[in-house]
Amino acid sequence: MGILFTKLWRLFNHQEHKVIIVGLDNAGKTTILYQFSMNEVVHTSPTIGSNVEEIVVNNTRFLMWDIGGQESLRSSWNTYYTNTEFVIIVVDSTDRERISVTKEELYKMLAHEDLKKAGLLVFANKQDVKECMSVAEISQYLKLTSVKDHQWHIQVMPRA
Ligand SMILES: Nc1nc2c(ncn2[C@@H]2O[C@H](COP(=O)(O)OP(=O)(O)OP(=O)(O)O)[C@@H](O)[C@H]2O)c(=O)[nH]1
Ligand SMILES: [Mg+2]
Repeated sequence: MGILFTKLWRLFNHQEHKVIIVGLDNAGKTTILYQFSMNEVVHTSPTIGSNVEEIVVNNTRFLMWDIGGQESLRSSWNTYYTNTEFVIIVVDSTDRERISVTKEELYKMLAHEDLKKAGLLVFANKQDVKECMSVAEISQYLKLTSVKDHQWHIQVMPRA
């Protein structure tokens, strides 16, 4: 009975917000997902497919989809876009060589019909590594100021 009630409550209260976490392989997406959901840094291996966790913040539920970022998996990112309210793109701040690839993937994503209304959060990850790119550099490389049709924000990933 309790479960039925919970399901009905969910059905009539669309308070679950869908979030997708994307970014190139090795960016740190899975690490961040489990840091959010368990407040712990866990040992990860490359994601084939996706991981999903529900997190609750101030009574608001977020369904967080962490999607594998390897090149062969990127073409299927769009199968996760329906009903997405927020996109978190995780950037490996040490990966100067592939920031242009991240940029390409970012703009491809923002142009997708299903993400028209989605907000964008850019996480500059691995800021603990010496000589990594700063938030300002990443913002510049990604040309974030030219993003006019989505709300966006860039920040360093806070560590527990
Ligand atoms: N130094 C440092 N390493 C990190 C940080 N976050 C993640 N890593 C490491 O980066 C590597 C990749 O992390 P994952 O979370 O598996 O990366 P991913 O983005 O999920 O990769 P795919 O699943 O292949 O798309 C792991 O060895 C992590 O321990 C960070 O903030 N600093
Ligand atoms: Mg992963």
